[in-house]
Amino acid sequence: MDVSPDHPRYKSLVIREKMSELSDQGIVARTGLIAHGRGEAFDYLLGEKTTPVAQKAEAAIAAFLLEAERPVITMNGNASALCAAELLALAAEVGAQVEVNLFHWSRERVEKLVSYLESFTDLPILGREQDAVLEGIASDRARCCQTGIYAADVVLIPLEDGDRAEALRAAGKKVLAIDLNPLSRTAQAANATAVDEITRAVPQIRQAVKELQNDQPRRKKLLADFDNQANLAESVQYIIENLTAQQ
Ligand code: PTJ
Repeated sequence: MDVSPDHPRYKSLVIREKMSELSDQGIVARTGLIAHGRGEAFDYLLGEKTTPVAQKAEAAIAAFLLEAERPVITMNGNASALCAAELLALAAEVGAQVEVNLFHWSRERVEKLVSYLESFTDLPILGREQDAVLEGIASDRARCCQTGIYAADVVLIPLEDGDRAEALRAAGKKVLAIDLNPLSRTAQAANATAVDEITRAVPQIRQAVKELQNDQPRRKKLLADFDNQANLAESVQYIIENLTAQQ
């Protein structure tokens, strides 16, 4: 479909087309298109911009990643379609491993995702050989790599379903999420949640990494002061005020 750049929702339409094409290729799960629509709806409520509240969480996410000993960034279909290059650049900058971990699992789809990501980077992409199982997850998402998610101390899980966030917390890991829905189980279970659209959030996290990478005292202070529940409540309040201002 040809989309005119003059269309008021040009960017959104272009992204939808891309998601739809990648769904035809099996990179994005069909239900990933529904998840994307839910994200768009929440982004509307937030005014489609990064809020100061989200920026605070993004700085905390950068600090968590820089303080980690074995950070891992997990990739699913939606995160790969929307933001592969930026997430891979972030992984290189913080020394994180990258692991494909899918809700709608099939060997064929894992292979597609790993190959897709390899086309962007020389970084090793984990996920082809899943040799460990995370306790407490009923879905195929429990499968993971011993040297990746299983051994990680900090895991960034962009655009997730809630089960794994809770299971990762139960396994003693620090969980970082990017999720436009401040009420989702993932958002609520994480140690730090950026309530922001992923293509805006990841560049913000990368910028915070630059600012914090040589400043451990500031990182420690940021983490000591950060309260995810309070930050999520502020995001909900932001939505209420944004809607009230429209009336
Ligand atoms: O590729 P797979 O098989 O691993 O499946 C991936 C999906 C996303 C389909 C799967 O994890 C899933 O069903 O997720 P949920 O439970 O729909 O949760 C996705 C969350 O991401 C929702 O809370 C959405 O609001 C949020 N979201 C969607 N698009 C964006 C987003 N958050 C940030 N940026 C977005 N662009």
